[in-house]
Order: sequence, then C-alpha cells, then structure tokens
Amino acid sequence: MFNKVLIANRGEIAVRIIRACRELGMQTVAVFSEADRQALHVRYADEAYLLGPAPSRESYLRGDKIIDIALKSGAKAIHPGYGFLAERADFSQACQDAGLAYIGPKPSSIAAMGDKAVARATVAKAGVAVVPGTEGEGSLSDDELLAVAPSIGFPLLVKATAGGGGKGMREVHNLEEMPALLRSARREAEASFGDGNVYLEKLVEGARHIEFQILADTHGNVIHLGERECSLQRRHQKLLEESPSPFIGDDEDMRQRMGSVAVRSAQAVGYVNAGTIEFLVDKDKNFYFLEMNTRLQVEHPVTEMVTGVDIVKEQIRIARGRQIRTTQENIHMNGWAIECRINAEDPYNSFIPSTGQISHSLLPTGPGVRVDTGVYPGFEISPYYDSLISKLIVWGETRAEAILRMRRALEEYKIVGVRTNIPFHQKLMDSHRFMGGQFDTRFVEERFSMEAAEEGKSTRPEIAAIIATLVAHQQTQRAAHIIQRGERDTSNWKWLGRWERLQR
Ligand code: MV4
Repeated sequence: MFNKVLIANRGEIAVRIIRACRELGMQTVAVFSEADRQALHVRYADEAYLLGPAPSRESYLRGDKIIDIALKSGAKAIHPGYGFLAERADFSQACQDAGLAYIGPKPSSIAAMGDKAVARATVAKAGVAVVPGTEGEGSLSDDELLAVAPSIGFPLLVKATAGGGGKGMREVHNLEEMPALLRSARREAEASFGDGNVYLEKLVEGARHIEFQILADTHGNVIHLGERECSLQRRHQKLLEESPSPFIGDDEDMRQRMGSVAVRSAQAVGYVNAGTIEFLVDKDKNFYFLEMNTRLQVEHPVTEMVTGVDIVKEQIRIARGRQIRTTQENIHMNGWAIECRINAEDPYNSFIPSTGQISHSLLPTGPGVRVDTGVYPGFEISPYYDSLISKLIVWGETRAEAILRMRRALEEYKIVGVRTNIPFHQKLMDSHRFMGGQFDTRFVEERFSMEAAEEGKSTRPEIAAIIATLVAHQQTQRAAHIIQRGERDTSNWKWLGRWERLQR
C-alpha cells in the first residue's frame, strides 16, 4: 500500500493526477525540467524536484533519475500520465524492480500491445475481429509480404509493427508500387522507432475511429466505460473527442457488442488498470480491433463526464489492490460530453506551433464546463513539449446542448500572448457536417478549411439549426422506442427556439 505518489509528467495531466491524489488523501511529488520551474504542477504538488534541462531526453524521459527521486522522497508509487514514459515496458519493469508501484499495466501487457503485429495476433487468438491482413507475430521479408499482398487485396496499408501515430504507414494501390513503398515505410519506421519491421492490413475506407475505455483490477474484474468518438483529427493529432459517438448513438446493442470485444481484448493480455481499445468502424458498422493504448489518455475526461467515474482515482485504487468501485451493470452513459483540445498553434497558418508568454487569460466556467490546464497568465509556452495548453470539456443532456454549450464556452475563453486553435474549434462548431455527426477520419484534412468556413458564415445559422434539429429529431424518435425519460427536454421546437435566440 502506498500513500505518496510521484507524477512522472507535466502540464494538464500532471495537475489532473495531483488532484485525484489530493482527493484520495495522498501526498504528491512533482518532477520538472528547467523550462517548467513556474509550471502549475510544480505549485500544486506537495514536493517538487528538478530533473534537468528542458529537452525531454534530459528531463521527463530520464526514468533512472525519476526512480531515484521517488526513492529519495519516499514516494511509493509512480503515475506516468501519457506520453514520455507511459507505455514503456522497461520503465514499468524498472519501477517494480525498485520496489515502487507503477500506476498502470504490467510490463508484459505493455510489451504485447506495443508491438502491433503481436497485439493483432494475440487478440485474434482470443476471437476478436482484426482487419484482414498478415497473420502471426514474426517479422516478414519483402518477398513474403509481396507474396501475400494479392490475397489480402488492394488498396492495403503497410504499417510499422512498432507503430502508432501513422509513422511508417503507407497506402498501397497495386503490386507494382509496393516494393518502393515497403522500402520507404521501413526506412521511416527504422528512423522513428529503431525498428523497420512492418505488416499489412486491408485499407478500411471512410472509417471512423471509435475507442472504448476499459478498467481492469487485480481481482479479475474487467469493465468498459463506453466509447469515445475520435475521428476528428489532423495528421494523426486528435483535435476533438466526444462521448458517446454520434455513429453509435442510441444503438445500445452495438455499444455492448463493441464493449465486450474491448473487454475480451484486454483480457487477452491479462490487462490490469485503465486502458483503451481502438476500433476502426466502417460505413456498415463493421468494427475491427486497431490497437490498444496501455495508458491513461488525453481524452479520458469525456468518459468521466458521461459515466461519472473518476478514471484517475480508479487507476490509483486499482494499483493499491482494490476492486473497481462499480460494475458493468451500473455503468450508464448519461448525456453527452465534448472535449476541444486547445493548442498553442496558429490555425490560419498550417497550425504551426506558437510560443511565448501567456499575458492574460479568462477561463470559461459555469454549468457543465470543465477546463483541465497546466498553464496560467505569466507562464511561458516553450517549444520543447507538445502544444496542448488546455482541454475544454463540456457536458450537455443532448449532443445539441453540448454543442451550444461548447460554442458559449469557446466565446468566453480568452487567451492573450500566444495564438491558439480556438478559432478552428469555433468554425468546427458551426460546421453542418459536424453538427450532423457526418464525419470520418479524413474530414478535417479533406473537407474542412478555415477559409471556406469563413465564407459560409452568412447562411450559417438557419441551415445549421435545421440540420441539427433534423438529426436531433431522428435520434429522439429512435430513443423514444427505447427509453422514456421523465423530465428530459426532448422537444426539438424548444431546442430550435433556444438556438434561434442564441443567434440574435
Ligand atoms: C487504418 C486505417 C484504415 N484501414 N488501418 C492511422 C494511425 C494508426 N495508428 C492507424 N491508422 C489507420 N489505420 C486500416 N486497415 C486508417 C487509419 C487512419 C486513422 C485511424 C485513426 C484515426 C485517424 C486516422 C487518420 C488516418 C488514417
């Protein structure tokens, strides 16, 4: 049992974890780089220790130093957050070897899911549907890959086994172009991961990216907390997530089928703690295991908002050997949550990172609004880490209410000193396709532009209101057959009226 936790991370996620520790009555230890002396996580923690210079390699990636600090400070557990040392089997193992609890999965689970070909083979053996492609765990030569490609069929994807984030991924349309694409995929994978191994998968076109949050304890309980829709991303960087997914909507049967496949995938590697199963879902609602993230995710708050489960507290309890505090039967998705990732980047200039001091900021608050941030006025945004400065999360009874609330919160949000992608999110909230839930993973890159959104402004409100109302109507019509909620305001006319009043 531990009651002092070292948080091996920075920014909003370090603050988020410190808050959970506080509420559980635990002592907290922060670590920081020279660029983060003034950071919020340093101020919030009970103790803080300098790791080294700003670059991650010399600070937040120094697992050896972090373990030393834990031992010196008397922390008995380490929470890795996301990024940096999260999902590093060797770090998880080193914590255990040093007698420290690792608030996350076992090294063997991290390793099994970290190799995407091993992950595919492992879950497939447990009866989980994977995208058709190469089978087995071993590495395959170019000749072997070229030989099996026609039986998988084109178009297909070459993917790095050490992959993730689209690195070392190539779309192949015929056998002739394949050798050159294999070479460049291997070269990129080698450069990014030090591992040039690749495998093949049939390309699923027009797919949506839907992921399931799972929790597993050391007593054999494994549950899922429903899904998150993560299709809105640009160059493999997610920009907005929501829960539930508008594509699953009130199809409770699909949700439970996907949820139980997610649970089975986690069980296939003896998973313990919080994790996420990613699925690709095609137009016909067929779904395939894509990969598993063996960590707490950036977008976990949308799940917290609709299920009421504090995922970080559950992680800590699980690491202390306790049982999950709820059961599958007691998990219900209530209402709708949307998260906008607020990045220090210029949406009018190819989203290039923006650095500098935040001189002023005004945070949105009020009903149904949550802001997770690691910065404040006076803080300097440096170029050393990712550009996420905060996560704006809203909850509403319906998707329409959540969208209206997000528009209101984005209007309230003022950040001066660096450029942010707030204008992008505002345009997105006005997009008819977003309102109608009509988008896939290519939407932002192929069908959305800041300029076009600017031009479409004049006709926006009326058309937008009609589309959103039709979608809401369709959904409540379907919902009406399943569930009658007493006090819930499901009148589309009331909703439309509210919308119109807001447009004045
Ligand atoms: C795919 C796919 C279509 N078919 N696999 C991109 C990152 C990587 N981890 C998996 N990715 C994809 N794999 C098959 N067989 C489309 C993507 C993909 C994607 C997936 C999730 C979220 C955004 C994406 C954007 C482009 C491509």
